Amino acid sequence: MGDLSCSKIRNICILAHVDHGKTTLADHLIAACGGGVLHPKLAGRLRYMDYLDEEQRRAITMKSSSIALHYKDYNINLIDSPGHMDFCSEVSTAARLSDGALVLVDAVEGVHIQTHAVLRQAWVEKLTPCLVLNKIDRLITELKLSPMEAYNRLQRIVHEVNAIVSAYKSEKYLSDVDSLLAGTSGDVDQGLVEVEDDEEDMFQPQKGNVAFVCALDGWGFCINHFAEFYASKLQFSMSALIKGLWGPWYYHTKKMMIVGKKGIEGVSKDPQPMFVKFVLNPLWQVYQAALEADGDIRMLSKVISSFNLSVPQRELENKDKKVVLQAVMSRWLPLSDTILSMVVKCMPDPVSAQATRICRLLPKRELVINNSSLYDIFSEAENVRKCVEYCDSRADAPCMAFVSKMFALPFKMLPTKGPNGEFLNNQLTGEAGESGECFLAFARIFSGVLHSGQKVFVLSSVYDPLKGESMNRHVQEAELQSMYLMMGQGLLPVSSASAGNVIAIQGLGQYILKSATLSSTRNCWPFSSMMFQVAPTLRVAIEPSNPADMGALLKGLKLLNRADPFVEITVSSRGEQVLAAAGEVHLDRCIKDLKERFAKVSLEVSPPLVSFKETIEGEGINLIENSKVSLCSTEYVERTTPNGRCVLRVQVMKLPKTLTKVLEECSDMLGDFLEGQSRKRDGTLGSHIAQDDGEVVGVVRKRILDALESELGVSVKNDQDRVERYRKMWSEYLGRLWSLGPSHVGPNVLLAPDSKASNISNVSLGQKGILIQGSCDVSKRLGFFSDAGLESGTSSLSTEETAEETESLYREAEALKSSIVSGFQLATAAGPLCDEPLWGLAFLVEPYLFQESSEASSQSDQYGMLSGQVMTAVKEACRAAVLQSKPRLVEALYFCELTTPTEYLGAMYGVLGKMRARVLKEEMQEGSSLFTVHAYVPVAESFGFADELRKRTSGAASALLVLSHWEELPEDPFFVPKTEEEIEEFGDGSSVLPNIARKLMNSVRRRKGLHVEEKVVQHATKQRTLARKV
Ligand SMILES: Nc1nc2c(ncn2[C@@H]2O[C@H](COP(=O)(O)OP(=O)(O)OP(=O)(O)O)[C@@H](O)[C@H]2O)c(=O)[nH]1
Ligand SMILES: [Mg+2]
Repeated sequence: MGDLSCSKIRNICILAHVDHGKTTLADHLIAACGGGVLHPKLAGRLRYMDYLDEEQRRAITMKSSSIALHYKDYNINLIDSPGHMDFCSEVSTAARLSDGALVLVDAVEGVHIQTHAVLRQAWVEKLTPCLVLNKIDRLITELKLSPMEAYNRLQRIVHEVNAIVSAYKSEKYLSDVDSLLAGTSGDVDQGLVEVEDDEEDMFQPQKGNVAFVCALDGWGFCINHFAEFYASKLQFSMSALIKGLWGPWYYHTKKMMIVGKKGIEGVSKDPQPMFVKFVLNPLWQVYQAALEADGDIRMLSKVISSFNLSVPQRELENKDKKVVLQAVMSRWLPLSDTILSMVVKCMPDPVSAQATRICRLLPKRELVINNSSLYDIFSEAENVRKCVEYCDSRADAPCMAFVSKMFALPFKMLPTKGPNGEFLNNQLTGEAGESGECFLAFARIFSGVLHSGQKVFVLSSVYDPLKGESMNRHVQEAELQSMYLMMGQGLLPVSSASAGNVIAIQGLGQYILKSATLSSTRNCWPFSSMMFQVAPTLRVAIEPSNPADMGALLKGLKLLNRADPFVEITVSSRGEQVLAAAGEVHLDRCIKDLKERFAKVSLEVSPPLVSFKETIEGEGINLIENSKVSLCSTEYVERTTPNGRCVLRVQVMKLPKTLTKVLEECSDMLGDFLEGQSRKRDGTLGSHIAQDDGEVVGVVRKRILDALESELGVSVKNDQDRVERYRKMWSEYLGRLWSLGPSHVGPNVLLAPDSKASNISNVSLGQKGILIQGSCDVSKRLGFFSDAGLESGTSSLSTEETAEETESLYREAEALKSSIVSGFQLATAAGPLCDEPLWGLAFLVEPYLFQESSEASSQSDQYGMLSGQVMTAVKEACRAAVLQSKPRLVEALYFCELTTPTEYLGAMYGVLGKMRARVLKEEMQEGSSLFTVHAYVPVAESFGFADELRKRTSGAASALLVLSHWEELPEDPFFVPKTEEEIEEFGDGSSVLPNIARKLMNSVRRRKGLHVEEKVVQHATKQRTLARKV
């Protein structure tokens, strides 16, 4: 394998929405070029790549897997990926290892949500995509479209897919402009705009990167097939025909010319574009001839003779019309040939692919380094990057490989013979051995040559070669055992593999959890992390049915965590084992795997643990106007530490929605540079200032300002005075951002007190106190400045104390700052309703510190450290402030796309109604009897949704859910009807509670073992009658 020329390699993946035909297409490619592992007769039916039992049972793909194909003298590594939303992480792993992507779209169903997602994935990973319009047969046999209608439909799909890609391009363009604007105040380069505008469509049949296929019947074509055929017949050049066979071009029969729309006017009443006349018409005729009862069978013979096909008589005489059709079509327009020649022609080999993908794989680092030993490391890392860029496959080049996932295989499935026929000793070692499972790494080599027995470094994604010793826990040394070429489930042992290849590696099980970089040197950066479309959101607690099996369960969870790239295993604060999966189907498979493969014990699975957030009522921007900066208003909560030395006043306000959204969306970036800065302050590497940081800060700052401006535009439209006032007020607030929470990056802010706030007297102690100033850390890092609160230290002095005493008080105040931030972090991590994180709130905290009085000092010890007291008091005060300001529960919503035949529309709405769903859009799919409905469904209600839908509609309707956004429940969870009218409307509480917010809050409280205020039996008699009814 090592001596294969890179130019003859293609690494590709098949991506699409669920059920659009990826695995069926893969079958045909395998039957033709897989070295005989799949008989052509079974192609399209076996679904060779779906080798897991669960995949065959459910008829969907659940993991990505690879197969090596030989086409002409090319080696093609094909990765089939799942289309179901629950397994979208597998799409990320497939895309990372590939250079090209076949994007499939079902010609009947058209573009769906996952089509968007996979196009984005391909775009992000810088893959070269080709479009495959599948299931063309359904246009003929199911929808019974005319060739002209079919052409319009195909054209629309191509158009739509192009629009999606161009949106990604302009998104990138916009973010480029954003950072440009943020970096310099100068004008945007006009040239940039034009270049992007001029960019032509990504997918064009004329370019040869669009194929029209029917994977089920095994045929497909690109325009050039027909161009070749007609070129000699009509006496045109290939290039003219290729151009004419797509778009509004017509054939002028008399003049024997290709003309535009104008040229054909008056000549023919109902002109057909050349694509319809020369391509679709013959196809339609063949289908009709073969399948319809009154079909003219001579049409088939005509095709056979004009295309010089050799179809065995035996097949032509078959009684099953479908077999006859497939026999002719698959010989006339062989699918594998069409697809693979397109792959070879349009998709790059690893060398040219890596040259363009390098900026995504290993972003360039602009560092200024003074230290000479660090400089040596840096230049070696640069050299490694060059080798990846050029896909250096020489034996002495540094090795770089990326493991995108680990997968488990039973030991007995491993080959027993090595590459040279020698017997392999697959000993079972360690914990994997006990379970009979072996872990293999799914990897792509980007530079150098790997061979079995080689020692490599395993780098985690946060490894930084310039950080020396401190990085030791992010790098390990491992020895590669066997290496295999993957043939779906089968493995072909190889002794070595060079850059540009995709392989499976044995022996890394204990070093890699999910993904990692393998390298022959420590002096390089790891590959950048993969992008995942969603995070695992469906969480359940798991325990063994028999408590004695706890050990087995823990081991099993550990193995599952390794074997599945997407599950997350955590331990809850109550000590439960919590498993997070992407959705119900994924969860089902995980539980099944746990029970049958990894833990092998019987398990109890809790109902899903749904996450909520907590906030307060109100709309952001207006509320803030009323709150006085210096807390003169009475709407604050005051708390004093037990020893009486610190008094805290806290006021809570709601942030504008747009700002909350930005803070949430930017949390990664914020986390990076807020942390990055503190790292720098630690002094580990003074000169190490990544240029990126500056840009990132600019982007975040701009997004925050834009968010506020857009909110101003919405809430106060035409009142210029108010706009100005708000703007001023906000610029002051932005200058006082002290911390974000929870975890220092969340969507809540801690505002530093106004330095102009006056000192207060503590009456009980008869002393003056000083205001502890905040440090506006976040404002400084984001580059927001204001006069207020920026000067560090504390405000004006108390008059009577001696200078010495005052100074010590100030020192103490300085030290207490971090306790205040910690208290805020704790409060925002667990709100007062049901200990869920807070969302979109600003806390203004004014802490006052008092001199220790002599009597107090004697007893102060009994309360412990002051810092601890302050932290608790801040937390309590924040929680109390939220409770006082009309707290509200916030829930997560799914965006849901449902497809259903008309007759089940009613049943589907029935299911949606029960789920508190909000329907956004209902649309009939053109030319079919299918309805597409878009709706928001609360996550809390969504469990069992898919099952319920399947049952009520006999499996005809399908739904896909994507996590969309968070939304506040308008109800007050503490609402109790008091006035007569309210009692009339809502009842007196004795009947079923209509209050959904309370119901949800209580269910979380119950789960967490918090106090639940509920009257268990209120009207015993009524309950009895109720019970009898049931
Ligand atoms: N009529 C028709 N049906 C097709 C065609 N290609 C695939 N199918 C059918 O579509 C269904 C789904 O095919 P798969 O190949 O499993 O789809 P997939 O994209 O791999 O699905 P996932 O991996 O679950 O996302 C199967 O029932 C196929 O028989 C086609 O060209 N025409
Ligand atoms: Mg599949």
